[in-house]
Amino acid sequence: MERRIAGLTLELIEGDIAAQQDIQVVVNAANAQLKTGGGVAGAIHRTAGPELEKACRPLAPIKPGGAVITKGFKLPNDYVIHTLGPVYGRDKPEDKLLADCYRNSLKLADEEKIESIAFPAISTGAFGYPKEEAAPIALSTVLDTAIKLENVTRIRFVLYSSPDYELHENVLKKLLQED
Ligand code: AR6
Repeated sequence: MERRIAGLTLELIEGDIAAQQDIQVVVNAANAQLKTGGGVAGAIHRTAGPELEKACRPLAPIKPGGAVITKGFKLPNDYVIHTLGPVYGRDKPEDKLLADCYRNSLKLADEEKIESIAFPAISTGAFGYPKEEAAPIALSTVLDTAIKLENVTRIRFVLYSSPDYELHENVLKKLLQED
């Protein structure tokens, strides 16, 4: 699914965040220490190689909602933005912290004059945020922030399964009042 909104293109695809060839920066659903892990962090660090963890060391720890940037090393992307999502039921208020992840990542990309960015569904794996609750927060935050961006012109959500893709498609259609 692809929509033109406020001068930018918003895309939803099913796929792997570590295999986005045509995107300048991918967002990592990181841990506070910015080390490799499972899920998105595992895929990104595995593909980027050990140089990524080295580059992360002086930037750690980060707080929930925070975002930092490194190079992409062996990834097909110039950069990685590492953001720490809230652990559902622990880091509060979780809706604001989750929105901060998307807002701060977009702001950082825009400051770095980056044109294209890809997000996974932050916090919805190991951190336990229910996908039905997280999707409207993620998509509405991106829609609200999009109008303030000067350099970012393409935002992609990379969803890992077809149910996740369909959920995000339905939520985006509702937000855009298409259904
Ligand atoms: N590409 C896109 N999405 C993916 C991929 C992938 N390769 N792999 C998993 N997902 P998670 P979190 C989906 O756990 O909840 C890590 O171990 C997955 O299905 O990666 O923010 C870190 O080290 C889910 O919907 O991130 C942290 O400790 C979503 O991406 C912790 O987990 C996020 O799942 C972060 O937990």
